[in-house]
Amino acid sequence: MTDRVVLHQFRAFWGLPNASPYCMKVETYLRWARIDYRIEICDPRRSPSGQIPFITVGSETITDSQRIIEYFESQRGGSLDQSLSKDRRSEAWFVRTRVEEVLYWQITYMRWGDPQGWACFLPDLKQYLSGWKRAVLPYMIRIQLLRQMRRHDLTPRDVTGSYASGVRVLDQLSHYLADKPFFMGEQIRSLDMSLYAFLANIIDQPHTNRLQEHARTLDNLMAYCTRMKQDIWSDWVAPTRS
Ligand SMILES: N[C@@H](CCC(=O)N[C@@H](CS)C(=O)NCC(=O)O)C(=O)O
Repeated sequence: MTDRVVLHQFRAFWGLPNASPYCMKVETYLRWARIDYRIEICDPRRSPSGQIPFITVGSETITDSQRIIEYFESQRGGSLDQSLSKDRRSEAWFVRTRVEEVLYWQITYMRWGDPQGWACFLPDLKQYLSGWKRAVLPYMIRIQLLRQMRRHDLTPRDVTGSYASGVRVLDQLSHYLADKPFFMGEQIRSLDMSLYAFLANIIDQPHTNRLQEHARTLDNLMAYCTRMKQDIWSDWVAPTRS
């Protein structure tokens, strides 16, 4: 009997499968590949790398979203990207790593840095915390994140300026996607697992902001997200709170 895959990640939040785009990327892949898995709610501090997602399969532990996808792809014979040339794979690597870097901090800013986003996020986050954690943890994390965000030119004092890099990335992504069904062409590729998860975390969340508004003007990106959601997530039901 083969061991069941366990995906260690945050709980579903705000009607999104995951508020961590990296976790949602892995889960999008597992669903697309029809790999049987169960979720274990996890705090990053319990991860061997200090970050989530990670997966366990029997005695094996694999950290990092991209390494996890590569692990399953090697077992499946690399079905997602194997027909891509080396040049196209390099292109996908550059697009993915750059977009993940910029949009990760944009999504972090949307929740922890943008004053209106923080006002929307804080009460919902607190619902999942109790005791001292509820009283201090969000504020402690915010202080750390504000320090890190400053290094990326993201500050609560300049909301418009802070979203500028995200707006640029969305424009470039819209241009790159053009009228193709998926980012690399006619077929879904590993790049789509990542880009969809990051875009969904901007578009499908309750706080309206400049970045989300801009995303909603980019018709091809919106149609792409709808397609990915329908193809991979249409049978997903948000878990009820325990
Ligand atoms: N390169 C990692 C990045 C994962 C990551 O940044 N995870 C965040 C949650 S979205 C995390 O665990 N942050 C906690 C921390 O860095 O302390 C991956 O692709 O899995």
